[in-house]
Amino acid sequence: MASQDLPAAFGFLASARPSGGRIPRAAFATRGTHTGVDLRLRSQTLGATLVHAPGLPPDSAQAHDADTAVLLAGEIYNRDDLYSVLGPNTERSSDAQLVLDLLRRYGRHAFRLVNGRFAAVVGTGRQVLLATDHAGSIPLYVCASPGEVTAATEAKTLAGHGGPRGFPFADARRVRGLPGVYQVPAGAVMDIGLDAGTAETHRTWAPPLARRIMDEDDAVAAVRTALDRAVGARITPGGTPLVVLSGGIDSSGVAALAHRAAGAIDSLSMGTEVSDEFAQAKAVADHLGTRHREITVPTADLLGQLPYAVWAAESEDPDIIEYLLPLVALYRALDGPPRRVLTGYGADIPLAGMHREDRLPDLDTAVAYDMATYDGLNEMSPVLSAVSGHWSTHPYWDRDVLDLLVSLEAGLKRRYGRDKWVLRAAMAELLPEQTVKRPKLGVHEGSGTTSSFSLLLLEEGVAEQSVGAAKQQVVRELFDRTVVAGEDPGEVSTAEVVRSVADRLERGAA
Ligand code: IOT
Ligand code: MG
Ligand code: MG
Repeated sequence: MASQDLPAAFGFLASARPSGGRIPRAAFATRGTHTGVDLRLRSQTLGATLVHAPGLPPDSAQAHDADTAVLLAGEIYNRDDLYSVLGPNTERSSDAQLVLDLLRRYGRHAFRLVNGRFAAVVGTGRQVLLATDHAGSIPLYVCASPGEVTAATEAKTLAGHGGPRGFPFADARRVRGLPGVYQVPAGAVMDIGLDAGTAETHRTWAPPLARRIMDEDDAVAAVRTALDRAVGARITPGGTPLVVLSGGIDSSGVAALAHRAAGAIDSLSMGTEVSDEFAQAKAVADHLGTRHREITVPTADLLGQLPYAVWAAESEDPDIIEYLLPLVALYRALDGPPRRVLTGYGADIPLAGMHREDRLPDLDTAVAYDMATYDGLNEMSPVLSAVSGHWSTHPYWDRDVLDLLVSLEAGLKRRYGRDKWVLRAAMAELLPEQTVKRPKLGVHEGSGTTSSFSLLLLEEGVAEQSVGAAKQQVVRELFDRTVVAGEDPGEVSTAEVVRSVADRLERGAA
């Protein structure tokens, strides 16, 4: 049964009050069944709507005792480690129960121990804890005022909950257009007092700043072991994972390890009529013996789905949206029952794959910059695939893999004239030589997304030097309409938004 393969909940909208609970209604971009939860604790009530896979009751997304309740979207990857500190008599049940048990032992510091892809809300006494994983990979938003804390995994569900009453939080990022709504930082627990509506933010993870010198062989073995574990933790026994495969080293490495761990995988490649990486992906699929499928999305359809990409990602960064658009289009074209999807996303951040940079100082500048700026971009958000009901997870941003990759000295990342050297070496035995040696190609390049979006703007009369600014404006307007104003992305026309931005730029320039 496919749904056993999925986390108990993909997302939530929750409201904590001193008493007199209410189950807030939500319009999620995440596709799934909505189930109401009404938990009456000794000192507060916690009402929520959970969004989850159809046919999979979300009971295990919640756990509580008389004082404390945990709601958890997503999943935990270091369960064995966590149970090992809880003692041999601890019964293994849901991830939410595991967090509740850890909270009893460690208080809010419990979240420092967890390696996962999750967002959690905890009601305890008169406090509300809001926790994100180290990467903030499930975005979490909050709006609080004295007497009520509302939190959700999608900002759009808090539109209308905010307003001038929403309390300002110094440590969290404001969401433009939604007054009173803030994004909980990545790798953090916000501890909010229900009566005053004020918060303290505690960091539970920070990107490593130091770099480690390792012997070539040790580094290669460490990367292989860490990635193998991360992939293994993301596969459910008996399930067949789907790997979104470009035929680059990142996703091919995941495919190879997943194939070994699961016994079999499905793989899926996306292209457009302008550009694809089908041959390179097929070489890997043939080598591993995966059940492989190619999906061609016409460029006009691809660009037409920009409103969906912004609606799902709730991101205003035009570069990130260009990476995410082809993936969102791919997930939306993936019909059938909900799948567990593994990606190679994020490998280029700790390894500086995007920077095509030979000089080591510049390489580490790129790594340090990217590791300091990823929070709030939402590029890992599960909503990207959950818009069509699928659960996605990213082994390269597993906490242990990321800690290792970031911290390797730059000379292990670029070596013998090759980018991402340590990863290529770690995967060399498992993949065809041509794959291991293949130069990096970004998903926005391989699908022609960047060039097609530029062309659309140029054809509307945007000057060459204004294309970047125009993309930013298009993405902002799509954010305002689909996230802030709650418009159905299916009713928003990319062509019209592009035209209005082009007109505005022309008037501004005249
Ligand atoms: P890229 O690394 O090319 O692709 C990311 C993942 O998307 C791949 O590993 C693969 O799982 C999937 N994918 C890519 N192309 C296809 C395709 N044609 N068909 C099916 N699946 C595909 C951009 C990038 O280069 O993507 N993402 C970077 C960097 C993000 C920058 N962010 C930041 N600085 N905060 C990355 O590291 O993934
Ligand atoms: Mg990559
Ligand atoms: Mg690529």
